[in-house]
Amino acid sequence: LENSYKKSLHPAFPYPLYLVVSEEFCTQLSYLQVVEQALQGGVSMVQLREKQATSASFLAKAFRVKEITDAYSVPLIINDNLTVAMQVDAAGIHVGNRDISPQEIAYCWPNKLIGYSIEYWQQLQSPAIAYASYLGVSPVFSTATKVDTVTEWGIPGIQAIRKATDLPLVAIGNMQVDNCADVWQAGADSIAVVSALCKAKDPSYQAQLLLNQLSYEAL
Ligand code: TZP
Ligand code: MG
Repeated sequence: LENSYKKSLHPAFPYPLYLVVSEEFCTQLSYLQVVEQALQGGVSMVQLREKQATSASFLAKAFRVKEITDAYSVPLIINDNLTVAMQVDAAGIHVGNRDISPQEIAYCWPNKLIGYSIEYWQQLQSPAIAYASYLGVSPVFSTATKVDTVTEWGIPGIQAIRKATDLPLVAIGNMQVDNCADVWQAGADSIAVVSALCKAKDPSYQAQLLLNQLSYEAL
């Protein structure tokens, strides 16, 4: 019964399972199959993150992914490319410390979701916070998927950030079936995964396994 305590979904961010997809990390299926099957399994939000792609290829991929997310009425977030995000009419954009700032995004593209990754405690004092729709807690645990990270927040980091802000918290970094329940109970509002779904043979089943770990009341 250790999972019987049900949290509420964050009213501003009712997206408990968040797929971050990159073609380069999809090893078993194509990235479009991963998106489709993960959505079948219940993923609640998708981010397209293409750090290697040219702008033209990023845009073409974004249009393809948007068709699928639209069919499931799931929001699509574009990683760090405002032009692509605007052109595909995404639900929002995700940026980090060294990218276009949330303030600039809000000015150019109002009323959209803005995700902002927190890698340092000091970022919680940044003016960017006032423009962020959610915070990425990055990374919760170290991961081979992103190696240019600072430190891992761990469970204590999630708890401390939870106390410091009411913004929705998206936990990312080696989130797996066997560790996401603890991160969820520590205060994350969403669990974001790359490998757990992109490298799965059956992303739909894997998404269901992840969701089964997250107990929450229906909104
Ligand atoms: N930001 C922080 S960790 C990370 C990103 C994009 C990668 C997470 O990938 P995985 O495979 O789920 O650990
Ligand atoms: Mg993962």
